[in-house]
Amino acid sequence: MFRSCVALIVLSLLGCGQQTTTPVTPSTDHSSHGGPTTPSGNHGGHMEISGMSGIAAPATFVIDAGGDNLKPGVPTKLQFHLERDGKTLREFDLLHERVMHLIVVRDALDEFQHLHPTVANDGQATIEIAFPTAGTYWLFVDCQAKGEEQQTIRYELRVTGDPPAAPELKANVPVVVTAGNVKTEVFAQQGEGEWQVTFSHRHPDGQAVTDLEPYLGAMGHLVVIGAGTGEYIHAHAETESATDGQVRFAAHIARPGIYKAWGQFQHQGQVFTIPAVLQVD
Ligand SMILES: [Cu+2]
Repeated sequence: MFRSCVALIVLSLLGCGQQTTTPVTPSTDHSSHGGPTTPSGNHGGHMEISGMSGIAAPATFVIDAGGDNLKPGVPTKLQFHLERDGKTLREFDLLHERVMHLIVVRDALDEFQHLHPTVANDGQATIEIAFPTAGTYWLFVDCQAKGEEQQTIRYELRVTGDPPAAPELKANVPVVVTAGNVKTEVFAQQGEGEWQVTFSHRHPDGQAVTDLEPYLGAMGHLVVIGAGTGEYIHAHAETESATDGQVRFAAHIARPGIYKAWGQFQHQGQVFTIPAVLQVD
């Protein structure tokens, strides 16, 4: 029922908090409006990678087109590539059934998208995307360049206009969220060094959802992002089948703060997303 191996990435703005930590990669591209990510709430974007064996130097996100003058609600074709030492990364191993995963959130953590850019042979990645509102958006690219460890690269984009006020983020677990035909209760428990987050899926009549389908190679994906810090954690379900409607995750959250979590699952061919807010003490 349980799998001890939990793939997990922690993107920490402070460097090596733990062995799976990947430092943020500031982009060197200053030609676009949004520009490279500016870590906030940390010690000035200090990066430290010494002692992290097996992890190549972080790649850089370079935007090639579509990043300027973004307007809320208008679909835009973004083109970008990843590079290191001036060389474009062209070859990738599949990571959870895709070449590249792109998580897009507003910095207020009120908007969330999980997309899969197409990547051409020359390494050029393309995605059509609409940013729902004005404001600052964080783009997290999850990928695995051929022969390397999995890495996460963050980039920041600005969408023109007056940003809507950030909704207050308060811990709300346990919480019940309805998405389509599924009613999900989210529980979370802080354990020794990690959080246990459980999603219990039910039909409106109270019966457990017994026919959840794997989504991108797991019974569920959990993305957790730190409010104000952009700390990024991506965990995969520990549960291999969910005949009782319950899907469990273990998420290593290193530092105190408010975090928003989004669980993603598939039922009857439809992917649905369940948000929750955690307070880490
Ligand atoms: Cu993905």
